[in-house]
Amino acid sequence: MTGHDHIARDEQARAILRGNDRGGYTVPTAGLYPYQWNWDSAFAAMGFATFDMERARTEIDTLLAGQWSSGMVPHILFHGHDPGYFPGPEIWGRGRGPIRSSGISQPPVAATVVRDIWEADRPGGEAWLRAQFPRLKAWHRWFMEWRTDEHGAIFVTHPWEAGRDNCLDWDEAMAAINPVGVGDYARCDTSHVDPEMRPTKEDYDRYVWLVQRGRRLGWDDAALARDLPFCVSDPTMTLILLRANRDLATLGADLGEDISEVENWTSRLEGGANWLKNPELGMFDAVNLNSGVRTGNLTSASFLCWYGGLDDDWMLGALNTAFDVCRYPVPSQDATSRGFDPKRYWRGPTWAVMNALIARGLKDTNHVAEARRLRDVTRKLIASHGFAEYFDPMSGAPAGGGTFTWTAAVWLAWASPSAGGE
Ligand code: 9WN
Repeated sequence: MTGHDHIARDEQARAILRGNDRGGYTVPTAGLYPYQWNWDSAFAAMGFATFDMERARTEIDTLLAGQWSSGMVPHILFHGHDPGYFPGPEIWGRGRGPIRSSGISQPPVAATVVRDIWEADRPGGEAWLRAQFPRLKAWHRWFMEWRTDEHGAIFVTHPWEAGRDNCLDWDEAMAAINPVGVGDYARCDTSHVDPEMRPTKEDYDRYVWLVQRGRRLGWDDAALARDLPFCVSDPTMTLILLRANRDLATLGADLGEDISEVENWTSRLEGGANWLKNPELGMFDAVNLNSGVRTGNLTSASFLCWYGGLDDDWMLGALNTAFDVCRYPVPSQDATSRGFDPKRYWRGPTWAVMNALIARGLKDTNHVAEARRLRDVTRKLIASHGFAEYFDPMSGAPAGGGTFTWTAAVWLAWASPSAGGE
């Protein structure tokens, strides 16, 4: 990117955020995803914070307003009804929160973004932070209570919970589910996007079957925990919560709160994150708790180790390999592996949001050159191929939805030359 080209891209990115703003919350993209998604919203706030701090604070406030009494913050908030998305509120059921919602959560990026917003504008944000802190703490407590395995790693009970819907990490656990009685349903996603870029019908049968089961059990955590047909410890959740929890402790200390409970969670999560390192193969991978099998997949979530504060030479070598093999890393699935599919969603494509998190971790653990390299390649990717949902790591071809909120947000906050930083 030369000269002032990025100024026009910055303007486009701001226009995408404004265009996807539905008044207090931002949709990931019009059409394909017409509601408020959890981690998308945290990224939206990160993007808004570059030009409208008040709007950034509102985004977080609206997300956390959907919190259930258990502390869980849902992965989708259905503020209205849009027949263009399946499964909508009528499939998830009433749920247990003040706003109609899904019954599962998503990666807790929010506390980290709240810390960024707070540190960028303390005078304007104190009352807001005081309101968000107990909500964030209750949400993290819910993870520790209902989603922590015996080693301290966070497990997911539905592929949508980790935000990496159809990644290879779930294959074994998904194959063990027999979606009996799932019935007929009509997907909407494949009318918005090329089916080659989306999960398969076999995947969707299981996604829907798991939702039907949760609804039948009234989304009651204790009832659900008695037997979890899908239960996989996951590096996305574990490493993101680990970092978010450290950020929550910093926020608590700033507010003069007692942070001992939060610090205990951090120690537990550190144990879990270390346990996710595959002792034979070297990467951080997922573990199917129902079979005890480590998945052995090198995914973009594996590269979140630095984001979680863990330095790792093996992973640094793997990052260099990803740069050698792909024009636009980091692929969501190792591009040298048999299961790699450059177009299909979380089975190969590069996601700019994941790159932003990976680079942030690299920078914080003093891998400044690698962080810059990843930023530069992502800058080139978005500058040449637009604000797509995800990209082919070999050609850069845009895939999935367009005019995407989180791609625009990470452009503004990180990838654009205007974002500054290293
Ligand atoms: C299901 C909104 C979401 C992201 C997820 C991504 C995709 C939804 C879907 O879109 O998932 O939650 O219907 O495919 O996998 O990470 O939050 O952008």
